[in-house]
Amino acid sequence: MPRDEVARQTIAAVATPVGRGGIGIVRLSGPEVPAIAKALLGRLPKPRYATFASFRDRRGELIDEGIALFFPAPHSYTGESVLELQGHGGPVVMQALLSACVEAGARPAEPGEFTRRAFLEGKLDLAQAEAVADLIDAASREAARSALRSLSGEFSAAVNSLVARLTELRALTEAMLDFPEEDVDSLHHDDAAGRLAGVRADLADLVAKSRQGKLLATGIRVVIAGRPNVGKSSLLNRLAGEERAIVTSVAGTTRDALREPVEIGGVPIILVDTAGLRASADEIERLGMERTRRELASADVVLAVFEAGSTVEPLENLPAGAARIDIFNKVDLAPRFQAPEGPHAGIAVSAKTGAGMDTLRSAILRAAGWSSTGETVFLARERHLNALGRAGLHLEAAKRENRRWEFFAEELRLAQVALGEITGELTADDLLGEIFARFCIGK
Ligand SMILES: Nc1nc2c(ncn2[C@@H]2O[C@H](COP(=O)(O)OP(=O)(O)OP(=O)(O)O)[C@@H](O)[C@H]2O)c(=O)[nH]1
Ligand SMILES: [Mg+2]
Repeated sequence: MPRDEVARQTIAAVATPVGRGGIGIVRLSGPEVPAIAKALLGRLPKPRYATFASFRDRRGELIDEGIALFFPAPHSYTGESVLELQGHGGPVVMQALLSACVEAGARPAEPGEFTRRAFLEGKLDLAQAEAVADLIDAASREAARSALRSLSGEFSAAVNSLVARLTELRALTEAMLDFPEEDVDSLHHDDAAGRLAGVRADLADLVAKSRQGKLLATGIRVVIAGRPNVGKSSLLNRLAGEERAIVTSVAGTTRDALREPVEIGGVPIILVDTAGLRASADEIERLGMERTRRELASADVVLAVFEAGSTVEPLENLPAGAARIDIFNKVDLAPRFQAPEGPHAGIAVSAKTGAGMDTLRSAILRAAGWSSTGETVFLARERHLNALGRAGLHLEAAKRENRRWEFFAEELRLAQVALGEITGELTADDLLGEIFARFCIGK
């Protein structure tokens, strides 16, 4: 749909989660809002005041009573006229209220459509709009904090500052192209090299902060693997702080992969307990081990669990890509045991007593590449990292073109284009559609 056509219709949605709750909110946005308000409430509420009102359908039948809030354009979330109707949060009431809005001229909103309009009206840039969804979806306190940072525009400001400096450097270069004398050239050469180096350093810094944020957004997948009976499930229970997985002294207890979300230092972790790996097994166990291998293939961190003090049998088929930590469990049974030194940071623990768990927790964060030192972290998406990466490649190419100034300027322009995608200055409509489709309805 063309942009102006999308913006012309008035949309409505239940903005609160499906189900029962103390309060449920129906939200409307668009030019027909004042007319619809009059139809439903009998009058237009005073702007930005909480107004007690009766909500009635077209036949004048009472649907609910509650608070109406009217935000005239352009001073609203979307930049259009917005009406919020706060009623009793039951699914029947909310549906009836939504139907009455539709009867009065609104159409049901698509996922993310309110935020999409806010973007189109210039209330938010694209990175901020994405941060709205990321804040709602945040799986940990740290993730929410970083999303809020992007929502308030800190991430966009960092990107925009890079864009501004590239604009400046391009302008200088293009001005210089008109004076192709030797001495101007060498002066510009030093200046340009210095400025480019500065921009590249700041870009690298932004990439580092965004990579950290990516971990917060997706959570770190930690897969616990090892021979049967070494205490994998006990370890999961200990890290989760709850008896989630079944633990018995029988080897081959765990048959299916079990996922458990936990938080370590504010970072969301998805712990995966798996079936023990061994040669001979019944069919169920074999299928379980098949799943173990699949889980291992997509792990960020593998915890390879062994029994402290017993002979360490090597684990084959561990993925090369993931970080690995060797864990020697049951040290309570072998108190004099020392974890062997090796490439995978051997850690001695006891799932039974809890010994060594703090060391293990920080080792997991370190292995996943988390190094928050209380610094700014941006909750970046893959899309952002990709654009930052492409900008970096163009700046690298620019560095090589330090005599052919037309090419130099062109690489700077391409880097700018890549950065512009992040804030949505230069973003194709189909990409916008894809981004907002992943929002929930009513946002
Ligand atoms: N003493 C002691 N026993 C432990 C410890 N951790 C686990 N165990 C015991 O070891 C046995 C096996 O534990 P599980 O957690 O089921 O082991 P698993 O690796 O999940 O085993 P499978 O699911 O069969 O592959 C149970 O009897 C646990 O109570 C520990 O740190 N110390
Ligand atoms: Mg188990």
